[in-house]
Amino acid sequence: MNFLIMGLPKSGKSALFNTLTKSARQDIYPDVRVGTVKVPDKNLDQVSKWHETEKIVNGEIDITDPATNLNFDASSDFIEKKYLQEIQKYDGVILVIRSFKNDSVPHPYGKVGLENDLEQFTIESRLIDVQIIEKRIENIEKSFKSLSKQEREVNEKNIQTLKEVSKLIEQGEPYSSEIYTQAHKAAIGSSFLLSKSPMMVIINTDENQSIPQSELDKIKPLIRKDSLLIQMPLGFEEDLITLNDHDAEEFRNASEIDLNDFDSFFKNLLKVSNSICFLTAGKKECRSWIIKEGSSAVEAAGKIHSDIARGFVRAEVINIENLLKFRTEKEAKDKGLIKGEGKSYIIKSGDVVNFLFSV
Ligand SMILES: Nc1nc2c(ncn2[C@@H]2O[C@H](COP(=O)(O)OP(=O)(O)OP(=O)(O)O)[C@@H](O)[C@H]2O)c(=O)[nH]1
Ligand SMILES: [Mg+2]
Repeated sequence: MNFLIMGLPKSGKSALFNTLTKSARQDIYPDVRVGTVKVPDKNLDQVSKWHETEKIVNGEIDITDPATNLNFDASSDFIEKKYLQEIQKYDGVILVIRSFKNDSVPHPYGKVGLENDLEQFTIESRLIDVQIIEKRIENIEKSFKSLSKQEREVNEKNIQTLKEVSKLIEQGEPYSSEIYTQAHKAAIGSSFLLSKSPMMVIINTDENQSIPQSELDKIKPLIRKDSLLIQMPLGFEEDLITLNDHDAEEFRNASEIDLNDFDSFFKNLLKVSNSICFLTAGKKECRSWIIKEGSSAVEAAGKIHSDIARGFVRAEVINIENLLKFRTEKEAKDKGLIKGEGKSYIIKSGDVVNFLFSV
């Protein structure tokens, strides 16, 4: 999975990237940075202890930090125009909104304001979607010449539907609303729209001042219903990256505010993108895999290797909750708790799976 960090200039996007990838701070990043981050999985820690495994491999996600916007002013965007086409390749967005106060760090609108920033984001994200749809319409029109009359008619209808979607977005209808018909949804299909892309919002707070729940409740209506919001002091977290885990935790504990830990960050990220982790486990290697919720056993097998999907015979499955009640895998098997499942079995979060296959 591939997430793009979005946010106004100086909101803390690079602070988040550096924190997650343990990268050194620079004043300016002239280029886009892409980093790979291990997703923590408590189940993996448990099962690898159980197996006394030689190698532990976490699931990974990629995150992208846009290059520093050097000429920012009050007209600054959450994402520079040059990324408009590129943005569509991402599986989700992490939106950083500044709440920390620091007079030496300018805010493009002149003052820190959560509500204002979130409202501006909504306006900008509608504009982006309208532009994405316009571009699609243009592309369809370009292909007209080479089409038969019948195909042209289909495409004309498609364009009409896309224009309707664009109009609704402009009017501020959230993409999740029932006003969008089956035809609208079909015309958009799996194409990227910012208003339907998985989204997590991080409020970047000061380390000594979290935002009270009442305040958060007030801003919740300003974010999409299907997104999740957490607060994190990113500047503070960035300062901790050079410390070992134990020392960093001591600093966090010494802080007066209740800090959102990284486990909930990743849990939320998986949740907004409808993803879960399943495990493969053995003495040689224990590994956590990220898949879409609702994936079948054969799809999960394909994630590991196409040969395993192709030659799929059976998946032996036990959920971690059950597995850890036993001393050995054989014990669980003897009790009949490791079940043989077919291709269409739907993988659950925390399933420990052994794929049997023959090619
Ligand atoms: N006090 C304080 N400063 C922060 C915090 N987060 C970021 N900063 C500072 O704010 C400045 C901007 O942070 P960045 O992470 O570079 O922001 P950005 O969104 O990447 O900005 P651009 O790449 O320029 O668009 C840096 O000097 C950070 O040290 C925070 O939580 N508290
Ligand atoms: Mg930056």
